[in-house]
Amino acid sequence: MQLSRSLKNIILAELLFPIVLLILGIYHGLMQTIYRSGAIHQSGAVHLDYYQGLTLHGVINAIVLTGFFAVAFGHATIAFYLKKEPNKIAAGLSMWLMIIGTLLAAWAMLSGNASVLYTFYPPLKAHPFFYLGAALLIVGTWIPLFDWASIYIKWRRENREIKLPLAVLGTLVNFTIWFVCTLAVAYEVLVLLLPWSLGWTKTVNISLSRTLFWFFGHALVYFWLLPAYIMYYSILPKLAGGKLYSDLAGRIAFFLFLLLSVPVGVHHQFSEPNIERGTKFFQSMLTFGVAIPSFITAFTLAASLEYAGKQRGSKGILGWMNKLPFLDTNNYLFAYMISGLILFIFGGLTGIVNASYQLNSVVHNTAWIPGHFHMTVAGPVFLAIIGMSLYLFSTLQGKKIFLPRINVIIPYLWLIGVLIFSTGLMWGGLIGEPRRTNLGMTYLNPGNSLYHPQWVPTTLLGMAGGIIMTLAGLLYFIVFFGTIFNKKSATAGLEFPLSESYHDEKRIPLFDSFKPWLIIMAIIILIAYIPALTEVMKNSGPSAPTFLPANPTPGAK
Ligand code: HAS
Repeated sequence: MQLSRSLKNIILAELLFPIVLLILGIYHGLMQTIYRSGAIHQSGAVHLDYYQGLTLHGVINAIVLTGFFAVAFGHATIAFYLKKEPNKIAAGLSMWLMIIGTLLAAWAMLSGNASVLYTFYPPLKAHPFFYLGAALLIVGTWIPLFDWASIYIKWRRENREIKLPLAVLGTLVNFTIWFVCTLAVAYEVLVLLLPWSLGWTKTVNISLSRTLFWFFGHALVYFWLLPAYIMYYSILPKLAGGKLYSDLAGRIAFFLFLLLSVPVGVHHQFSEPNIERGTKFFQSMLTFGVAIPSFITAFTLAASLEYAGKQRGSKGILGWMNKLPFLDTNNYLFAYMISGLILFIFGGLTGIVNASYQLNSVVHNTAWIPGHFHMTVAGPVFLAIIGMSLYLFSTLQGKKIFLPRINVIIPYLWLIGVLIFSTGLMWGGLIGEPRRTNLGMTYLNPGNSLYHPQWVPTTLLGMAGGIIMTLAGLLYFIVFFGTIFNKKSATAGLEFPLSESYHDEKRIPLFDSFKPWLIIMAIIILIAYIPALTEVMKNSGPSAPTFLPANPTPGAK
């Protein structure tokens, strides 16, 4: 399919901009493992402080890269499956708001005025540009949803006989979740944090800010995940040489995400005393519920891959695993997707540990948590993003992949790196190693009275994994930029491999309409969040003055 020049340029710019920033994001990831291993005992390196680096790492990798990619991939998905290009003015406005927002926040972080980490919990205070930048970035991501929704409504009127393509359903569900959850963080940023940062208000309500943040924060992780799920359902079975075992399972999974992604945020606040036990227990149960669409996905994809292996002539119960195209250089997206899926088996299981109300008290705020989330956001999400960005660049520009043999091993190298890195972090977490701490200053400094030798092997393992991940990252940059600068050698256009369904499943009206799901979504959110917000308002205590990492005395300047 040929795209108009302007839409193609918007998509390519939205892919390129965050990948250039990713160089900084990956560098700070490596630096984290070095600080934590005790290899250096200082508060910063190369004029950047530890917390400044951690903020850049989290914001670039987890917010900027994922947000830009979701919008670019969404434009490509809508244009390809519904055969109608998004509105160029709306798409351009959305892109510029996101770019300006990111640049404002980047200035605040790089100048040392926003070392507040990606969660920006008050009373850590950032420069107003950080909050303004975040708000612009979010508003920029809202615009496409309204445009895509109007394209969908028109398409539906003209195509009553056809099922909505699964990839489009996933995109609309994802951006609806995103719109709903970002309303809370927009309120937090614009009403609570920005006036406080500008000096218009003296204190801030910590519990309310955190609760609004986590209303957004857990749905955020599914906003990261769903583009990968769209690829797994609509592209992976074809790449494997088979068919999607059940298209209906995909529809059920996406609608369950719509219902359950938002009303689970309190599972990040199990140790906060102002929310009561009943509310926490209820959201813990809902969190087990939000794992169900991922279990459905695991079984559906395993069946699809098994079918593909059998089509390729496998024998025995597990023989299909040996027949998959793991190292096929022409089919490199398969390598990116399967590596992400393998990591997600462990990422998902550790998530279920976190969700268990009692077990959470063992792992909360320890290194276990980054161990968990690097096998999710740095697993299926990151690999799907970088694999698809490369694919879109090469197909939209008609360029051959640079160093194809290296390209196909990058995801496996990353997989090995993350497994080693996360094992180190989770092992450390279980023996008390804290997260978000420059361990080299104290606990991993033999000259310090707080020295903890039991964390030496765990942090060294973390650093070894970090070095392998960085190597994979460097190789990716070589392949990515090499491909961009390669000579044009094929016809340029937008093409996605299309997975057929294994069964011709009956069309069920419930899965054709968004309305009932949106209503149930609203009801569950109200049931889960009215008590949480009421308790927070009742038990908030006094509002807090500013806290600065370099001087932990409250209110110090
Ligand atoms: Fe999580 C904390 C619970 C999923 C990301 N999570 C975090 C944080 C991040 C994050 C960033 O309940 C830290 C936030 C912070 O800074 O404080 N998480 C869960 C649960 C799930 C889950 C229950 N998380 C994710 C995903 C993320 C992500 C996805 C990013 C994309 N998480 C928690 C909790 C906390 C938390 C607590 C707070 C902890 C605390 O105390 O602070 C579930 O959605 C997971 C369900 C997943 C599965 C796995 C399905 C497996 C599949 C692969 C199949 C493989 C095949 C291949 C078919 C059930 C689909 C086979 C082929 C071969 C060849 C082998």
